[in-house]
Amino acid sequence: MKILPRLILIAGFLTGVNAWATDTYDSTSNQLTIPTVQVGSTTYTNVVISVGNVLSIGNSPANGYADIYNSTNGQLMIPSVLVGSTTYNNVIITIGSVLSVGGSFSNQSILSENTSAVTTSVQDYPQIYPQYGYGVGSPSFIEFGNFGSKNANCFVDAEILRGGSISSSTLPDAPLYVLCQQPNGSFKEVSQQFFGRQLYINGGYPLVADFNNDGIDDIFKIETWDNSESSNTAYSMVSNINGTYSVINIPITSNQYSFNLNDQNTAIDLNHDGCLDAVNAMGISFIGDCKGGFSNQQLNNDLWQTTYNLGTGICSGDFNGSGIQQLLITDGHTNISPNQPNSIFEVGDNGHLIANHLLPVPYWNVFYNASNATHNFSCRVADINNDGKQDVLIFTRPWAEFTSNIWTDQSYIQVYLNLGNWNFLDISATAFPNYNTNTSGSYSSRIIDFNNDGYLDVALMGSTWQGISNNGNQIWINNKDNTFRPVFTNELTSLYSNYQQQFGTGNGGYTSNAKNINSMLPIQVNGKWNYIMQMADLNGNYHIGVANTQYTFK
Ligand SMILES: [Ca+2]
Ligand SMILES: [Ca+2]
Ligand SMILES: [Ca+2]
Ligand SMILES: [Ca+2]
Repeated sequence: MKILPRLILIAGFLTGVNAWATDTYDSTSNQLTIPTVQVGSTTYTNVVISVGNVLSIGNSPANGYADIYNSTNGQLMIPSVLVGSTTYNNVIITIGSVLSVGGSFSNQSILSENTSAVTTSVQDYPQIYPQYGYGVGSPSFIEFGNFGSKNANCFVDAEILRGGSISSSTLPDAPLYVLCQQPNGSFKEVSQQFFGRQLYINGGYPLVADFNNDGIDDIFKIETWDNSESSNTAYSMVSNINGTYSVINIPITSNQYSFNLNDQNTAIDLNHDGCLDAVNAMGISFIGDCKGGFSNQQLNNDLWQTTYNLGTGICSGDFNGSGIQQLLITDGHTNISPNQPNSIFEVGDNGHLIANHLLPVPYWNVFYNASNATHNFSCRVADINNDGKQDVLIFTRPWAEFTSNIWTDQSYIQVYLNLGNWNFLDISATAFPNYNTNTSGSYSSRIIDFNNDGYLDVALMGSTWQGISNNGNQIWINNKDNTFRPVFTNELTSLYSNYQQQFGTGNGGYTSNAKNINSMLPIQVNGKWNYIMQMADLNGNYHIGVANTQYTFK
């Protein structure tokens, strides 16, 4: 009996989450590829066999990452096996023949060191606005922070409520959740404990920084929508000594054009007074008072008004080693030289912008041979080659007008190496080898040294709007030579396909045919990496899970 028909027969019984180094079975050749197998006290890696008989298939999460072969009864115990896009757990088979042992690993890995069972702690929320037929959803905006106390391990999860494909002030605002790690390692939703009530603030990225200098992270957020409505209010949630937060409403009085502000902001001491400020990508600054209060004004100097008029992504960094933070604004350069829409502004002593430096032409502009084809939706600043100079990553996709007015799951990562003196080398074509551009882009990437080798690595937070083959949730490890390599590809695929199976798939998000894991991001728990996962299920109910993966990246 071949393995595939048997697997299909009992597929309905399979549940649970597992995230081990997954075997892969090719039904065409009847070959099973095994990352690691233990035979007695010996471990063999990268073993390929032909499958004999399938003896049983379990319905519980796997208990280890290595296959175990019992030479006494000739049975091979498989923690998990991927057949097509489906993962099966605790499979027992006999071996037809051993085809090869060893050789080089390709996409499989033995990176995971966990040998205990994977569990998933899940925070479930009911369908919050059933009258609209939608749960909260769409790409979600997760930021990490130590909320409530100095050593807390938390994340804030901001949502957008969409009616159909857009958000609007005519719809209720979406909730803001904060989840913090508890002493037993699990995560608990604590936003009402922090804020005294459930906050509802529509819009994207929460900005996390310590605005009142007490060592505890605070949150800044502007109310925004997809359309052209005016943004009138910002909010700061600032830490109190007793572990709660004060919520401060900030009327936006400087929005003289009454436009919808972009949902991205950066924390920077713009006016060099020792208090952190926030700057919106649309050119409005919020000058902080070190207590959580902000006064807002336009970046209304000549440079902004004549050169730029809007932006999408905004980041800050000291790009020239001057000790002064500068502003990177993406998609802003629409007046003079739209072929280079991204630029870095130098900030003068008075907080005014004194010079701008254009970054190289982005990929989609070249691809579509059009000066305005690239939507540069997000940025990160990080020194990826450890030379002391801050480098730039910009996450891009084509504007819909270049793809038949449909927002496609296409993306590209621009990587600009800082050579000094405002020269940036475009290494995008080689930095992420074989990156699949038919992948949903990363709106909330993380640049973290995941494997503790002193070089920053990249976690991409995508979504699975168009299925597993377009998975945008990826980890790329720094090769220390200005390139990165993807790792844990199969493990992450197993993880989210199992999470989908746990809750079903369907149109809970705003995309009618979505099979959507809204986002996945790694969060460190007890020195290893667990995964935050979000999804809306068939019924529009919303789930936040923290999968206890305990990954170790090498
Ligand atoms: Ca604070
Ligand atoms: Ca300031
Ligand atoms: Ca660098
Ligand atoms: Ca690293």
